[in-house]
Order: sequence, then structure tokens, then C-alpha cells
Amino acid sequence: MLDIQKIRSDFPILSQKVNGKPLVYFDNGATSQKPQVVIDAIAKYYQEINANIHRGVHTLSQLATDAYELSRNKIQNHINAKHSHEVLFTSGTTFGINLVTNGFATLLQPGDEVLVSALEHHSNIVPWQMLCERTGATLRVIPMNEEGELIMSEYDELLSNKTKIVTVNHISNALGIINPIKYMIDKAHEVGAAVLIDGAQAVPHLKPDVQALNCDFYVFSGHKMCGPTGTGILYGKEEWLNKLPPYQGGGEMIKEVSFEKTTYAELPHKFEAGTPNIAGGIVLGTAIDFMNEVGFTNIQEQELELLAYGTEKLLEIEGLRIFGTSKDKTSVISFNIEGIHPYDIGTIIDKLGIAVRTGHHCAQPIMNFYGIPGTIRASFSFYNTKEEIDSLVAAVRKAQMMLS
Ligand code: 7TS
Repeated sequence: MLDIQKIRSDFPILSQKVNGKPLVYFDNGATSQKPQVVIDAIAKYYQEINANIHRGVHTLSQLATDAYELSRNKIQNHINAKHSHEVLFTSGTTFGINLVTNGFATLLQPGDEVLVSALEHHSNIVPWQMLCERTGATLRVIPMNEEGELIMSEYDELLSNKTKIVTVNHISNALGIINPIKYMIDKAHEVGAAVLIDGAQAVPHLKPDVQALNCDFYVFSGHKMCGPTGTGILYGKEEWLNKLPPYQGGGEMIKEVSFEKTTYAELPHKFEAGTPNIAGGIVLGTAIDFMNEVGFTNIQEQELELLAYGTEKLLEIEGLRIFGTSKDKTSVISFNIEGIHPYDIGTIIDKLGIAVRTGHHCAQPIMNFYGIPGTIRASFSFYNTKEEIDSLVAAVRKAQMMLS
């Protein structure tokens, strides 16, 4: 079992007051808080080894390069990628998806189909729409049911030899539903389609094994898993990354440049043009070490307990409806209260120190499916407590009384 008080003391922000009240931070789906080791590692990088990477012969440049590449290896081990050059540093999930959709523009033609799930964040919808506009390919949607689950029989029907790529999140940000991605990947491969998994909401809760999943691409952001903002990873199978053209041109991504012809560097550098977020990339490794020390089994145990407790207590509130009722869920509770706009509840409970996200959560198609403008989303992390859930429930009751 986790010593929650000890873990909480690793996160300086958690002992802050907001609006004069102890902070209850339940917006972990948007971004996680950062432990002291991560904050310290950022300062240490700038204080001790700051230099540009992959270019200087001088000592600091080599130290920075070694630390950056060590972090890549750490992430390779963490997600069980076969090669370290299949692990690309990005600025986040959004960048990773755009890199892939940009590459697929050279591979798709009219008549081809891209399958996207109904449960996606806008950043895993819009780049695919832009890709289809560019290429004349058709975007098709894997539908969901009332519980917030993707309907696998309809998925099976949609797959055909026209399907070139399937894109789906591992865990939905708006509802917390865990999708049956292993089944979906295997089915897509039967028709020869590639699969991209958006792991942005999964990596804070579990350790993905990209070889066991056999996905072609897996993308995530560092800032949702205790790491710095502006960091992320695109894992791609070697054969796919070799097939896709570079996303950005510039320094570091080339072998030879002349005005007649430029040749590109080998992986991973082909996709890493320009000076990257060096500190961020290194410290993402620190964040992953921290999470592994806490332990993903412990993390899941704590979070599932919070999910069960929060679900039970919130459902005691009259008129409260939870969206996303599948049993395959992570620690996210998306809810509304009859007759009250989510924004109004969010604003009142903020005054009581409670941070939740309200609105469509960048997943408007899900809100349209339920015919609602948005929800109140409480997303728990392993450093949250049942007492904090009690505060949320009391605050929501108070807001309900004030507003009805
Ligand atoms: N995909 C999913 C499933 C997400 O949850 C998010 C961010 C993104 C992609 C985009 O990640 P970024 O780091 O590139 O911005 N989700 C949320 C959220 O739920 N609340 O704020 C951001």
C-alpha cells in the first residue's frame, strides 16, 4: 500500500491554499502536478550541464547529449520498444499525431479510409480530417454506446481493405473509458491497416507495452505523467518511421545538404529537427523513474479505490448523472447535475479550493452524442485522497443548493 501522506509531501503544490482553502486538485486529466525531484532536475540541468546536444565536442555538450540519450533509453525500456530509435522526442501528443498525419499524406489517395473513434480528443480528430481533406481519403467513425464504449461489432463492419489506418485512444479523456485496443490492433492488422494509439490519458495510470500491443504508433505527453510541459513521445515501429517522410526540415535531421539535394539523417534524428526541449526530454526520464518508484500496481490500486469511492459518494447526490458507465474505466468521473450548467458548478467549487475541469473537454462529438453542452470532470491521481473526495461531494452539494 502507498503511504499517501509521504507521496503528497513530494508534491509541493499540494500543500497550497487556493482561494483561502486547501487545494483539492482533481484536474489531473488536463495535467498532473510535479514532484520535487522533477522540479529539482530542471534546475540541475540548467545549473550544471546546459549545452546544445548532438553537435559539440566540448564536455558539457557531451554530458547533455548523454543525458538526453539516456532518457530516450529509459523511455524505450518503459514502453518496451524494440529499438531506442523508435522513440522520438516531441512536444506532446498533439505534435506526435500531426507528425504521423503529415507523413500519411504521402501514402493515402481517394478511396482510402481512415477510421477514427467516437471517443477522441480533438487533437486525434482534426489532424485526420485535415489529412483526408489533403488526400481525398474518407474519414469514418467507430461509434460508441450509452455506456461510453466503442461498439466492436460496428468496428468489425467498418474495417475493410480500404482501411489504411485506425486511430483510437487507449483511454478516453472525457469519460475515462479504457478501450479494447489489443483487439482493435489485431483486427486492423488483419486488413493490413496501421494503428495509432493515443496514450495521453493512459501513461499516467499504466505502463504500455508497445511490442505486446503490436501497435504501429503510440503517442503521449510528458506533462500528464508528472513530467514537464512541452514534452512528449511518439513511438513508431521502425518500418513505419522509415516509410514516413520527415515532418520538419532543419538542423540535425540531415545527412548532407546542398542546394541540389539534401539527404536525411537516420532515425530518430530524421524526425527531430532543430534544438529540442533538452531539459524537458531529460526530465521526462526523471518523471518516469519517479512513477516507477511509486509503482504502477500501487498507482492503479489507489486510483481504483478512489474511483469506486468517488462514484458511490457522488451518486448519492440527487439528480447527478455520471457519463461513461462502462466497467473498464480509469479514475475519471464525468458528471452533470440535472438542471444546472457544469460551468456554474465548476465556478462555485473553485471558490472552495476544488479544481475540476468543466466543459466539453476537447471532445465535442462525445458531448453531442449525449446531447449535453459539457460535464464536470473530476480526474483523480494516486496522490489524491478519499478526504478530498468528501470535500468535492460537500462542495457539489453546496453549489447545487445555491443554484437550484
Ligand atoms: N489526446 C488525449 C486523449 C488527451 O487527453 C489530450 C489532452 C491530448 C490528446 C492532447 O495532449 P497535448 O498534451 O498535446 O495537449 N487532454 C486534455 C484534457 O483532457 N484536459 O486538458 C487537456
